[in-house]
Amino acid sequence: APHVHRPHLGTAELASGAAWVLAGNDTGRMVTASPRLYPHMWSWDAAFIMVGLARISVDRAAREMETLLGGQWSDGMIPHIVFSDGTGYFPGPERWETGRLSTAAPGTPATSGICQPPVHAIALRTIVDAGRRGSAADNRRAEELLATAWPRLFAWHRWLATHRDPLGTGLVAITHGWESGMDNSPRWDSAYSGVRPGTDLTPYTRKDLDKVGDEGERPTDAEYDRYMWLIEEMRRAGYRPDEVARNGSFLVGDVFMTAAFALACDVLADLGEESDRSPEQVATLRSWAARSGAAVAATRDPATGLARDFDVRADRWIATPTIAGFSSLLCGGVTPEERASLVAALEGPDWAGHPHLATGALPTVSPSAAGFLPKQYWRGPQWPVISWLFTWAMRRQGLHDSAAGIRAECLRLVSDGTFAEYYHPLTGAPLGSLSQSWTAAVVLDWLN
Ligand code: 2M8
Repeated sequence: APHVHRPHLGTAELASGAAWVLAGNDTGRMVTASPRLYPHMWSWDAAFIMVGLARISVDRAAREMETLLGGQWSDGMIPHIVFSDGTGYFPGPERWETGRLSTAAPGTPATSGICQPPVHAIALRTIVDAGRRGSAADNRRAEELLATAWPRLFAWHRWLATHRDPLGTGLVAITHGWESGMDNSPRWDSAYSGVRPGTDLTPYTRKDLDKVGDEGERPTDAEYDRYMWLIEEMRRAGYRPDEVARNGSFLVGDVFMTAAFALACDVLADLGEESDRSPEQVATLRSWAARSGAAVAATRDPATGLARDFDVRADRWIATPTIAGFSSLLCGGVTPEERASLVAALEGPDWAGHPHLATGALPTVSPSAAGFLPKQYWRGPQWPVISWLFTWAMRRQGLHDSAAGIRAECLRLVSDGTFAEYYHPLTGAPLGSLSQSWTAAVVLDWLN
């Protein structure tokens, strides 16, 4: 592997650097996803940011959840962006126009009209735990948040179970690649080939390209045309979820989203039991968790053992070897033997144990795969936040040694102190935006 010089910060410097990044990106109302590239609140970024904030201030973490829930739609959907007054991001509120076109969207704050993986119950869990470890005031603040946020997160999960289960199996479907959080992952290439932008697509100018070191770290213009076309279709459908799922050009059962949902349903059910919520709602969450966990297990590729997405529009499996193939490690639902072979594959030479990797942080695409592009966004680079989610879920299932190994490798990766959005797996070079909030947040959690 080519060697680049990387500075190396000690633990105390790294922790204070991470806290400094979160403070720097804090507008008071929200911690933006990054300083320049993403000057707004993203749904799943916000959840990971809360995990980091909970290590600094229970009250600040609780307020972050309140800001996010302030953007929740009346039907329960948590939108993928809650906009700040910041500018410089496209597509902004004027392209989405959800307040004008949808009857469920709030007028203020302005929001986007799609969603992202439902990892928010994990954030609520960490805030509640931090409150219980903290002062009497922290404890009170966290319990107060639990009381207001729990029913809202229940409504969010119900929205997914109701509007995003087109096959009726518990496999959660997405209507736009952005909903997966892994925008241009090769997972979506075949499904996007069926998205044909109309000639009446309103012209637009991208604003992301001058904010990263090299345009090759971002998706292509052809990909952006498809992203914008799907939004155009949604606008015309008034963002009505069933209409979008019925008629939109893109509908894919996403195993990673499904696993996140299954995990979050169990976590929310635990929180509900601890706080005497309705036993019916708790039981409903448990049944969604079991159903979606089983749905992920049922996608298992007999050849590789990895989970596969399902393209509902084309009626075919997507077997591209990406990190989503390990989704059952997030939510369980597989036999102990299947789980052990997934862990072995994850740590083996086609994945984190690949001999050319600079560190064993989890790559987004197998470095042995033909489509592996080491500096292109979701086509290969290592995203610390993805590794964090796996370590959190694996610890929950008792996979402590594997989780500790991934954590140690990630801390080696991020010790350069840039808190990059993603990293080059072969060199460890920082890529995308620097001072990315969710990277700082998960580092803070790992160091505590
Ligand atoms: C990236 O996605 C946005 C669109 O939502 C973009 O590229 O403009 C993804 O990495 C996504 O997972 C993330 O939530 C977002 C903000 O960090 O950026």
